[in-house]
Amino acid sequence: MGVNKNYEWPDNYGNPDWFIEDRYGLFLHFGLFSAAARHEWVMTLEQIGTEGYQKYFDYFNPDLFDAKSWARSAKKAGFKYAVLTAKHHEGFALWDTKLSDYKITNTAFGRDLVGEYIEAFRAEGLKVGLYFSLIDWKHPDFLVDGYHPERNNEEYIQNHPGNMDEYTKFMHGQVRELLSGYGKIDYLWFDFSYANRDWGDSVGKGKEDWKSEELESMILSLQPDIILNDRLDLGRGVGTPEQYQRNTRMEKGKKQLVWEACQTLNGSWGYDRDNLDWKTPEMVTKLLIDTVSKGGNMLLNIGPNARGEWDSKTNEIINQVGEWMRLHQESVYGCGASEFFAPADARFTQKGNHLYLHLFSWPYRTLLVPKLGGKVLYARLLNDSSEIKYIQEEGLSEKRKSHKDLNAEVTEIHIKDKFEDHSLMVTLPVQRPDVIVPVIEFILKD
Ligand code: H79
Repeated sequence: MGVNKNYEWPDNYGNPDWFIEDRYGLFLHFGLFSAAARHEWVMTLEQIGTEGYQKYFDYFNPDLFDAKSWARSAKKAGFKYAVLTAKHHEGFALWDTKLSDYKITNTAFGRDLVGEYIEAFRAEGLKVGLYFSLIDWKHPDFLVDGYHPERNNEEYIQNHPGNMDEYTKFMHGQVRELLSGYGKIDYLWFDFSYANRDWGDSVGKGKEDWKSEELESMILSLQPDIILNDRLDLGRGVGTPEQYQRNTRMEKGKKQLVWEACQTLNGSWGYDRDNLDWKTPEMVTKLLIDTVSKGGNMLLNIGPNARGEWDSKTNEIINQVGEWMRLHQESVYGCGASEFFAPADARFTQKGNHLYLHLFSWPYRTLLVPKLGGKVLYARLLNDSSEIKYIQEEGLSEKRKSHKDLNAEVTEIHIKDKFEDHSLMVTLPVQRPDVIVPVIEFILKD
């Protein structure tokens, strides 16, 4: 029994079942910004511009890049799919595009990194996604707006009046290359539309500027099974809340929406050497659980360094989350939001008649779960598969007859107060299991 399939999803898009089942994806932000090593928006945050940015191209050489090692690490850490920045806003292509010279095969590195990534991740059995920036600060026809690095450079603006028809031809052409040159692509992640922005002397860009409808038709004709995110400004595709955690599920009427929380390890997406604002493995694990409990996926980002390696702090975090996943993956993969309401400081996920209670804090000995009384067949901790005892309504009179010990009497006093609302009373060990977040699995009656 899998996840609830009652999702709102466009008929002409591919089947999102694999995506909803997988739940945990790896976002990889890599590009020339990895060499600057101070945020992937550095080109515009510091208004560096095309000329000033050239040095990152000239000295780019991720000599330690090993796609197989990335793929193995991703798999081991529990990720089921990955999304790599084929091109970020800076306009630098990580594949051998025929439409521009601004590409990785023209650097000292000289290889097609996108191709190597796709092959290696596929070989590990991971689903393969590509991120593609709709924004391109390198392309001469891209109309300068308030996000552009040359926004205050009058000379550049004079010489580059913008020709978005030419730009979209180029941009659609690059997307075509990515979707025709590398076999099946499972997920295409566009970034981003900002039609509502108004800087006074310029405005943002949206579906008219990108010719999104046309782009979407081309994509679906090349890759009919592909999943798309929601940033083409067409109001469809995977919802992608970025760097914030939702309070609720995403629903439309009685149907759930397909969505993915995109989270960073330290607030930046690209490698950001001096940024020490790391989330702890516990925070990341809780973000993942919280997301799945609301029916979403989590796409967790890492920013490899300019030599093509993952730094030690990144490895430490994802490996610790991976160790938690090794023991608790059943409560994530194929799971979704539960019909039951979790007690304070806990989260439910559910997969058919398996209900998983994630305890963010460890209560002392007893825990009451509302509405679950009479519904449970068996309960255990996931980390060591040890039985967890509980009392539920139907067993109450029997319990009264057979148990004469003091604990049972104490328990009964609670029961008298609490059982009216069909609670389940769970008895926990005093010792909290030595895992980031303990999980109790309840097997429910059908
Ligand atoms: O690729 C990653 C980001 O670079 C891109 N989307 C993810 C997946 C993105 N991040 N933010 N945005 C798009 C929207 C713009 C946010 C901004 Fe800012 C706030 C631009 C300027 C202030 C974030 C913070 C970027 C620079 C500083």
